[in-house]
Amino acid sequence: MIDLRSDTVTKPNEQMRKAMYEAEVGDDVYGEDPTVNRLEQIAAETLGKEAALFVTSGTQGNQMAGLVHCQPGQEVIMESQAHLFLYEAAALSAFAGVQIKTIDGNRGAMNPNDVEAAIRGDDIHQPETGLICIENTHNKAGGAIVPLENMEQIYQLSRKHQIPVHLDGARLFNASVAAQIPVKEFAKYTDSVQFCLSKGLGAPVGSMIAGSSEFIRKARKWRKRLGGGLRQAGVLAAPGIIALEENVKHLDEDHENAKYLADGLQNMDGIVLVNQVDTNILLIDITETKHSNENFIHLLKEHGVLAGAFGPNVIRFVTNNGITKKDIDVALTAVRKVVS
Ligand code: TLP
Repeated sequence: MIDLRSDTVTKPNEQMRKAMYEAEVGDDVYGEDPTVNRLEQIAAETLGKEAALFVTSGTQGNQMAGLVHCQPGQEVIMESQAHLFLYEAAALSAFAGVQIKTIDGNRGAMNPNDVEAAIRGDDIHQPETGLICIENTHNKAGGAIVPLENMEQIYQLSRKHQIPVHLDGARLFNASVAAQIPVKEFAKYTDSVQFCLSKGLGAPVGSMIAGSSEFIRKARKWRKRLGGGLRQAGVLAAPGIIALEENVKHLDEDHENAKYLADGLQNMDGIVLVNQVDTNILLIDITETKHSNENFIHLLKEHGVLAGAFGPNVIRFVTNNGITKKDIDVALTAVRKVVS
């Protein structure tokens, strides 16, 4: 099966499995796991932040931001198609007790004027704005890169209003590699960052959050409170180190494959490309094929290709390190058969 449902499906390679086997471990709740400590140090340095913390998932990392930065009863501003809003089971509301204020963006980027206009607080009837969240790359916008200048503008206005900024950078390294801008530059315009090791970077488990030492100190407590304090977690952190030191170098292959897929689908009957491919995600609209999402996905699967539904009549393909250019050729043939 050629699995293009997500980059979460990547499996740890041999180098990672070996590193897991050989990992030096200790009790991480005591801060004594040398491999976790090393991963956290590498992540903090790479992002240019004071400290970092290994967390179980992207969803958990994003929750840390809400829990540390916000008070119950506050409001969090984010783009209307943000993963935090659509796909995290309302965790921010459930755990941090905040409500979400969404703003429609352009390819995932919020207009800074709209963000500023959405900030609330003085009126006794209104919640205070406790946090602004940005997602880069933006998943629902098809892996779109939110421009650095846009992040800078939002950060500047956030300083004026003294509101922290959190970056859901689940795929920040994809943005960095495609835009040829170090992750540090993106992270500069944030108070906290979450990025995933277990997506395009190919580690089996985990995300990192980074920020000031004070932010991480509080996040560590929240992680424990939520039952995310792991013990000999070095076996999970070891592939994370390889993800950062080795696998980042290969993300551009995923981007090339996504563009190759887009080129192949461009002129196919009934297929409309939804997004400009910046990174590793391609969305297609299949309305004209007259297939339902379910049916389209089912037929693709019969031809050996897995894809996911991503909105009404929209199918998502995500290239990842388990996919070669040859696999893309097979996927193109499969789509051609489904639409013909
Ligand atoms: N995204 C998954 C699904 O949940 C949709 C995927 O297949 O793309 N932020 C962003 C931008 C994400 O895309 C995801 C996962 C997360 C956070 C959550 O990460 P995990 O799955 O580790 O909790």
